[in-house]
Amino acid sequence: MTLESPLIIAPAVAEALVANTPVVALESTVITHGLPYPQNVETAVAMEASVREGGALPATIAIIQGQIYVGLTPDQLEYLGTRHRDDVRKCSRRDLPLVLAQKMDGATTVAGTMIVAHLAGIQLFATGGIGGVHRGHPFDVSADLSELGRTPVTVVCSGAKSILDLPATREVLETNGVLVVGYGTDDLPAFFTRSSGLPVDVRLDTPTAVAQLIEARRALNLQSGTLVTVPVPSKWEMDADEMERIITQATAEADAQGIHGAAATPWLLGRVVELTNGRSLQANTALLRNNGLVAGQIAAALTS
Ligand code: PSU
Ligand code: MN
Repeated sequence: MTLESPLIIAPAVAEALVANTPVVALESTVITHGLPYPQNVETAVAMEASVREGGALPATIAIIQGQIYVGLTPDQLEYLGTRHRDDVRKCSRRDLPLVLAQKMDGATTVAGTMIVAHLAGIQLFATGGIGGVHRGHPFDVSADLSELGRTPVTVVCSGAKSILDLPATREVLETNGVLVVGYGTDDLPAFFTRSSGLPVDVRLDTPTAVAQLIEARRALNLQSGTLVTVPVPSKWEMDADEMERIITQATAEADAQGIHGAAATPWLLGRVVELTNGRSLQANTALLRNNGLVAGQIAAALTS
């Protein structure tokens, strides 16, 4: 028994990869488990547009009926965005073979998207936030952190939400050999806010400087990734004290209800939207678009 090739690369993406023109991968868990409909689909479309504005071709990655797609059609985006989240498996490294074998629908996390991007030959990937070490649960460590240590893809994001233990998350990244870059900042962003109060490993201010770092990592043949953190645009930054209150409340509720494992992050993200009366969605959308733009610019610098 043999499986068909698991990757279906959209024609435009395949052409760009052969021609060595810039491509940026995008994940799909943010669409199925991170944002509510219809903002999820609207934001996915807007993020693709900002990757183009930055000078690269977007390739959103997801699994539909056991086939991995690299580059989705508008119909496929709408399909995923309207499915109930319980019917779409959230896919990190461990889940990918299962979803293929059982021909399920799957949304790729940061970890899952890095694996597929690397298989397809895509070096850059943009998203909102990565997973990390959960507050009060030091053994609930997102698979994103180990994937960054073992797959050579550069992830452009706005750091991690402070639903996580950010100092512990930084330590695990260091252990895994992942350099944390601040793009135009000395401080590690905390998703809704521009600073977590923690430092980054290095500040870089231009797409060219990041591209040079990626080239150097490649020259060393290190099979690990790099994290480039971009603060939410100032206009959309949320109040740090308010977010801290809301996140403390949401994590306490999750603990009280026994919500853990793969369900923890999606539940907390949804609760934060409720507790901010939807205001956090605007910040979320703004930073996703901005990260798409920056990743597009870095991808363009990389191939030039
Ligand atoms: N953080 C966000 N938004 C998200 C996620 C994280 O602010 O949508 C998603 C990403 O796909 C990330 C995943 O890879 O959640 C991490 O889940 P876990 O903590 O279960 O590894
Ligand atoms: Mn987890």
